[in-house]
Amino acid sequence: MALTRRKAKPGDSSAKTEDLIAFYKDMLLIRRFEEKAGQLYGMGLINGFCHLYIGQEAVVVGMQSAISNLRDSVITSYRDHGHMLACGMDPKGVMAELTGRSGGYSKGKGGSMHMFSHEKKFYGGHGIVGAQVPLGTGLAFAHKYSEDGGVCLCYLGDGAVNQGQVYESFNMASLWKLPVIYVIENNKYAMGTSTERSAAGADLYRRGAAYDIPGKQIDGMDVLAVKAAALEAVAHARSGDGPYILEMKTYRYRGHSMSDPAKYRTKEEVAKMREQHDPIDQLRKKLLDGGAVTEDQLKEIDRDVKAVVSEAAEFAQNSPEPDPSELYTDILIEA
Ligand SMILES: Cc1ncc(C[n+]2csc(CCOP(=O)(O)OP(=O)(O)O)c2C)c(N)n1
Ligand SMILES: [Mg+2]
Repeated sequence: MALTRRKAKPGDSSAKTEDLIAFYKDMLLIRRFEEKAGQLYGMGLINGFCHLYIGQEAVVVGMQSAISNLRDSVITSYRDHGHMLACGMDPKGVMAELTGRSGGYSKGKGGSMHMFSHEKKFYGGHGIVGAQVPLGTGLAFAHKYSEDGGVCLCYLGDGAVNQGQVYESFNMASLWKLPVIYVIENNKYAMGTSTERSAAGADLYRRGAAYDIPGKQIDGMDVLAVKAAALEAVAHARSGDGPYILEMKTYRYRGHSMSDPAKYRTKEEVAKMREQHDPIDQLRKKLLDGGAVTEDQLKEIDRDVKAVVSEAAEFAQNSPEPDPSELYTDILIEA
């Protein structure tokens, strides 16, 4: 099951039941995929760094619902598995890349932080904090230069937003009115450093003010709020009005990466977010309370999602390791 993109019109923040169900499925797929990745990591089947997106699912699912995967581009950091699934990339190819197998998107040679799909207009997966911001600005430049009508969604973290290259990008994007939406996923921490300790000024959505870039702060745990904001920002960028900043207030439940015991925050803090703000539970309740679906229907969705993830995990374990001759391929390409 690949995630489906729904066509939505600017200004249309209302959600039909079928949209809500699709959001539920899409978020659940990311959640279960990441849980499985965590398990495979624990079993020693995934090596290297592995940054899970659990807790933040509403951000990417709501954002992606406002764009078209035929013409719009997406770029993000190393916390990228959810973004790839939301771009419609194959869960089997993503999981097999995590296990370093030849069936992976980078033939098993890249791993978690190095996957791309030109077909789905997903341009990585970047391990250098903030590196995707000038690159995403360049993608937006390409959209404008080639007049293809596309916009770029450029995701970055609360830690990345303190980097100099971000502001050089903001300047150029505003000056040239580039069609880019900078989505700041403020999950409160950059590794073990909280935003309180690292960011001057709590409101990251205002960081573009000096460059005349409008910004908004959104509850990133509410997929419908994300979608509504995304539609507005995309309409702004697509109409030629230039860049837009969306600060998504969100939270990651797991440590920074699989090797982080997360001692810089309390268990109670995490539990409170899970119990009171979980994006999937909130939508589940909305669906059930509104009588849109029954418990049985949701169970069926859960079963379908689990089956997709199990199939991906099986594929990722059975796919062969890359042939040693692959050491010498994909290093340089002809211009
Ligand atoms: C240029 C650079 N500096 C430092 C690091 C080490 N590092 C990796 S992730 C990270 C924290 C980034 O946090 P944030 O931007 O909030 O993203 P999140 O991990 O929360 O998604 C740091 C400092 C790096 N990869 N690149
Ligand atoms: Mg962060």
